[in-house]
Amino acid sequence: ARPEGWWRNAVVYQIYPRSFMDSNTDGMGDLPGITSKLDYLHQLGVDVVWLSPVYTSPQDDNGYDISNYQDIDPTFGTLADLDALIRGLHQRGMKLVMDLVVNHTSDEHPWFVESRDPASPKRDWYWWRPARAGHEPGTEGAEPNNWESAFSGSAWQFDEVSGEYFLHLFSRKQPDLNWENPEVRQAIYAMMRWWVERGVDGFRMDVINLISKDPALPDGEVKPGRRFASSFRSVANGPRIHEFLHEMNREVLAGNNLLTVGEMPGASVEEARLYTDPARQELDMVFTFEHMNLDQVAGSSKWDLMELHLPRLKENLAHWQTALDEVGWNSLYWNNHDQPRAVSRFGDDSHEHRVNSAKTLGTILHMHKGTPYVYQGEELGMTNSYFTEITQYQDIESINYHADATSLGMEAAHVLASLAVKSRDNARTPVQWDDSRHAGFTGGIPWLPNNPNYVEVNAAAAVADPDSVFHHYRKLIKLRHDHPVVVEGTFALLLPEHDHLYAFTRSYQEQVLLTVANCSSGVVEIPPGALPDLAGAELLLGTHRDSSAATLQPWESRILLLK
Ligand code: TEU
Repeated sequence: ARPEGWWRNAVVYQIYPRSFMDSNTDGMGDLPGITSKLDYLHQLGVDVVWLSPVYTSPQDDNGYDISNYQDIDPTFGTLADLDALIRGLHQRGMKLVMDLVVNHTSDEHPWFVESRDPASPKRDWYWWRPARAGHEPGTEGAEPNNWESAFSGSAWQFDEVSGEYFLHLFSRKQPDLNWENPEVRQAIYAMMRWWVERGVDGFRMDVINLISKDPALPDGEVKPGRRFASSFRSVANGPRIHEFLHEMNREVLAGNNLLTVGEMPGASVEEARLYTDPARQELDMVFTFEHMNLDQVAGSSKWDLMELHLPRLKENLAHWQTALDEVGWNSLYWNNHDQPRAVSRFGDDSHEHRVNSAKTLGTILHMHKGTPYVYQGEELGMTNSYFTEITQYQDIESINYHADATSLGMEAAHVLASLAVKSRDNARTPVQWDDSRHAGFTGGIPWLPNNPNYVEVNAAAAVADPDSVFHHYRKLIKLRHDHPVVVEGTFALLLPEHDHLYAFTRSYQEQVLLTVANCSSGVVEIPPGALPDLAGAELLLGTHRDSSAATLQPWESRILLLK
């Protein structure tokens, strides 16, 4: 069925709170800091803020390890600060989507603390299993199955207190909840209803397609040369996932006019059709990882780098456009707090091409069909961090990978080269507000050092410069709000095999919108006859002045409304 929600016209801005804006000089971003920047977001024109977790947490995975779902970690402020943020957003006609992390809790959550006692009624709220038969508990190979944690090593941790292992697909401090247990599900739904009643307008659901495990917890397939089986491939889209999401829809979501987006590692477009078909009453949209895996060796990890080939990127996004055109809905993103910066990964962050490639990446994404997500700083063309030492990294995924890979004999230089390209810390350096000390992010010492290029890459300079990435994003968002073809138009890819040109149309009623972009640092000829007749076409937004030429300058893009 064709979706009808308000979120079809919306643009979402993701805030990673610890790196957005610090109001109390402790070097960590916080809720009052966000509220102080709402006019900036309103000027950009975004409709929704997706807020990464601010709940009480030991911060082992920067807040994705929650010990109280219904309170705010003192690092970020108080519930009153959150209520003020909700009011500030709603006063400006904007909405708040919270991050829902319910595949796992923190090991410091009272539920897990209780569960560690085999006799407690909460024992079955998590996945506890004895050592593999014939193995001494706590010894190598005694883990209940061969699944790997996303943060390296086994997905099982031996617990001395009860002599059994517990499952953690992520860090040891993030034990997986047992969704087979209806008490767990009802506790989650009650918590979600509490947030809806507090005025939130939706949920981004963390690794939500991992919550249904086969209770037999069978071994997965171990790839050659690896010690464990990928837990994502073993667990994703499990046996009861649609039943659980439909139940969540019935218990919490239905009738509340919410935006729901499920983060789904390992979900194919066929599965996404099932998750987002409104007739099935599950979720509104999903985050796919398929286009995030095109610059790594197929079937390997994110660290096994491979050159990105533009036709493959174009083909993948086009596949999702076509498959979800009349059933379900796409989310559109280039980056988030887990991915490297878009302009460094997909563009060219050199001094010469950073601005135009950031603008052109924005143009390509925002002219696709679906809901675009802007990650904090993407609208400024912020770049990767280019760390050179392991001591500069703070992300548990990166630190654990470095320790694991080097302990298995991999050259440290090779590991550091992968981290420089793919570490999540690339996205987590503080937002660059101005050219004052620490980029105006904090009056103290930032928890993660600023990128030194803040002196020229910052919001103050961008807002003052009409030719900035910021104003280009503002115009893209305005195009979506002003032209129904941007929201409704059917997508068609042109020049699919071209190595540098990214060209496509959107068609709606009598209108045809053409986007053509040069995704290279060289001048490119537009092949004669390759594009529709441009006579009388109106240039809605371009990166360069002369937009009639039959050539495109490096990283030049044009959005044309054809007659
Ligand atoms: O991410 C899940 C996830 O798949 C990433 O951690 C993945 O390892 C990364 O994208 C690199 O491929 C979610 C959150 O977004 C992430 O920040 C958390 O660390 C993780 O879940 C556990 O909550």
